[in-house]
Amino acid sequence: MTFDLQYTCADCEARAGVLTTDHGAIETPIFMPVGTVGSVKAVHMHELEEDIRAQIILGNTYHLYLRPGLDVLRRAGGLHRFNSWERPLLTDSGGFQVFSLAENRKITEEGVTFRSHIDGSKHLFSPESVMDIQRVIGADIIMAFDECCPGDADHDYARRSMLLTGRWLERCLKRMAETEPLYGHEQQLFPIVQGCVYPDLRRRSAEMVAAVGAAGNAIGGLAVGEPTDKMYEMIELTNTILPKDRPRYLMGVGTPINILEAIARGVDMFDCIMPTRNGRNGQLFTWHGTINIRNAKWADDYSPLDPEGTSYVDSRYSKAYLHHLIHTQELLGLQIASIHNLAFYLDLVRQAREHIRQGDYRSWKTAMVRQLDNRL
Ligand code: PRF
Repeated sequence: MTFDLQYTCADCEARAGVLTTDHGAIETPIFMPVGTVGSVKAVHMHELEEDIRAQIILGNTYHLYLRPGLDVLRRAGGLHRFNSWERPLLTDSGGFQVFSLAENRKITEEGVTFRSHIDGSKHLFSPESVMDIQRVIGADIIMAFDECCPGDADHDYARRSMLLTGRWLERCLKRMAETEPLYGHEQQLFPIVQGCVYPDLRRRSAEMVAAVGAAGNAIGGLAVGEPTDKMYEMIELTNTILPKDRPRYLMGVGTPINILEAIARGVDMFDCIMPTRNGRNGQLFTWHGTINIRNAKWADDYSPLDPEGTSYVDSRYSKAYLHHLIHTQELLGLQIASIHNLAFYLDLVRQAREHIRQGDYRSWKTAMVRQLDNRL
C-alpha cells in the first residue's frame, strides 16, 4: 500500500493524495459509504460504481462476524467475492459497534465479552480474535481493536481507556505479524488514536500510534457527544503528531460541514452513516443546505430533486415524487434518497480535492460552510 501526497495547501493543513491498494487507487480526500453487513443499505454495487462513484466502502467486523459468520465468508473467498465489490474495502474492528450495539458488555484486559444484539448469544472480542476475523473478511484496510470512550468521560476513565487501547494495539500488531492474508492481496492495519477531549491523552495516544509506522492512521473517539469545537481542536492537535506522509482517517464523521472543516485540518478519509440513515428518514443534503423532503412544502414541487446533483436520480425525479414515496414508505424512496445523499458526499470530497489542487481550498471552504448550514 502506498500513499502519494500530491498537493498541500499553503494556508491550511488540507492535502490531496492517492492511496493505492491491491484493489485499486483511492483519491483523497475521500468519503467511504458504510456497508455494515456487506451491503450499502438500499444501494446496488452498480450504482455505487457508476453513479455515486465510490472508490472504497466500509464493512463492520461486528455485524459480519455475527451474520453471515466466518464459515460463509471463508467459503465465499472473502467479502470482496461475497458481495462482488472489486474496489478497495475497509473494515472497522468492532471496537465501536460492540459498545454501541451489543448487550451485557464487559471490558477486561483480555478484551470485551458481550451478548449479540440479534440473538443474545455470548461472544468474546479480543485484539487477536478481531485480527483473525478481519483476515477472514479480507478487507484491504483493517482497523485496530480499540475502546471508543464516551465524549463525556472523565480524565481518569479516558486515560485508562486510552492506555488499554494502546496495549491492545501492541497485541493487534503482533497478531498481524504472525498471520498472513488469506486471499492473496495485501491487508494493512490502521491504528486508532483515542484520548477523548483531553489534549495530554490525545498527544500521548497519537505518539504511540505514530511510533508504529503504519500505512495509515485513524482518529477515533470523536463525534461521540463532545462539543464540535472540541472535536476540531482534537483533530488539529492529533494531526500535528501523526505522520504527514500517511493517510489520516477520521472515524464516523460527519456532516458535510464537519468533513470540510476536518479536511482543512489535515484529514484524508471519512465514513459516516449520515447520508444513508438520514436519507432514509427524508433528509437530503445539497450545496445550499439540507432539505427535509417529508415537509408539506415539497408535496407540490415538481422541480428536479437537485439541479446541481451529479447522480441520475437528481434530474430524473422531482421533489414532489420523492416526498410521495417517503410518505407512502415505498422502498424506491429509500433508494433514491440514499443514492442522492451518497452522490452528494462523494461530490463534496471531489470538489474539495479539486480546490486543494487549485490552491484555494481555504476560501472555498469558508464560503461553502456558510451555504451548507441552511435548512431549505
Ligand atoms: N473506533 C472505532 N470505530 C469508530 C469509532 C472509534 O472511535 C468512531 C468514533 N466516531 C466511529 N467508528 N473502531
